[in-house]
Amino acid sequence: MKRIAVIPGDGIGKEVMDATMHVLEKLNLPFSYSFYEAGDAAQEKYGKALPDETLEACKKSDAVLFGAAGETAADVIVRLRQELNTFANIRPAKALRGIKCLYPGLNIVVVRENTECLYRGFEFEFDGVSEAVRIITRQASERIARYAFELARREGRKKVTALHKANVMKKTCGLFRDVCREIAVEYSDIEFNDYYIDAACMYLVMDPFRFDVIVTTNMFGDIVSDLAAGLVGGLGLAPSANVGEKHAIFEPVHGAAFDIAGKGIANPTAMILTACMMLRHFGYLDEAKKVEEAVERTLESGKVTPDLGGNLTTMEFANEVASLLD
Ligand code: GGG
Repeated sequence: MKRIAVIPGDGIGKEVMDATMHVLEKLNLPFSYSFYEAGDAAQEKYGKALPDETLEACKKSDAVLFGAAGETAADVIVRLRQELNTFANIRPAKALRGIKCLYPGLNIVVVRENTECLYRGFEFEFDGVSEAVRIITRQASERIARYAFELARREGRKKVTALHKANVMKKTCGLFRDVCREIAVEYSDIEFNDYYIDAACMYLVMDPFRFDVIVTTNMFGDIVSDLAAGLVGGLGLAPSANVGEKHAIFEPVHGAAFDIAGKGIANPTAMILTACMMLRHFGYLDEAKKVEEAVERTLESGKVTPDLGGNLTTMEFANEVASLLD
């Protein structure tokens, strides 16, 4: 039995999680789900965005399924990734069937270092001056670079591109770039190159097919994965997984989307595909494929949520997907 700690979180988190649970329940897998609080509401209620009970449950679980974080993202999801040492954030950007997007056929994946950089939380403020400390270590850079190359091999991908800004941040980005270049030598079967992050953003918009696997530091990875999601139809369709040696957290790339929260119109595709990443993590490859196929067939049918031009509610979309699993 796999123990899944479920955290719906803030904003649309609860709606997309309910929809996803409905799909998962159809699979009858040996999973036990326990629900926990975290996020802005938990901060209000308990004075702690990540209550101790939730953190302990996540540590004891086989996986965490996470909905969305709002204003407390740094104290909830960023902290959880650090506490559980899920050092790699895998964010695929794949054009799905039935989706009108800028780049049909695109299939790239962003591998984001998850434990350090400016998101480490070392921020200080004194007398009108605010500062943030950027931590980049050889150890974490080696670990994420190796992860990216191994992922490329595992998925039959051809190329890894490291993104950095080593001409300006000579010490931190310089170390990251140098380590990626060193690790690349161990993987002569995979093509490697590196770009400055600013140039890479232009290439991503103008010619994204030059990318396959992107590996980068924490904050650049956060930004560039939203950009990549935009190339294939938007955040409503973008899943992600945070993985480490012992733990895994599965969360869509999108945030709480407070502007549409509570209206029942959020697109649950990203959350459902995130659950598919969890299924693959546990070795349920056929089940993952089946759900992904059901999602794409539903998208092709045009029975979709308003963000994609349809008029289905979040749960109606999930019902359509679930009905294809019978
Ligand atoms: N980019 C969409 C979004 O708002 N995601 C939630 C968020 O900011 N998470 C923090 C993170 O991914 O580091």
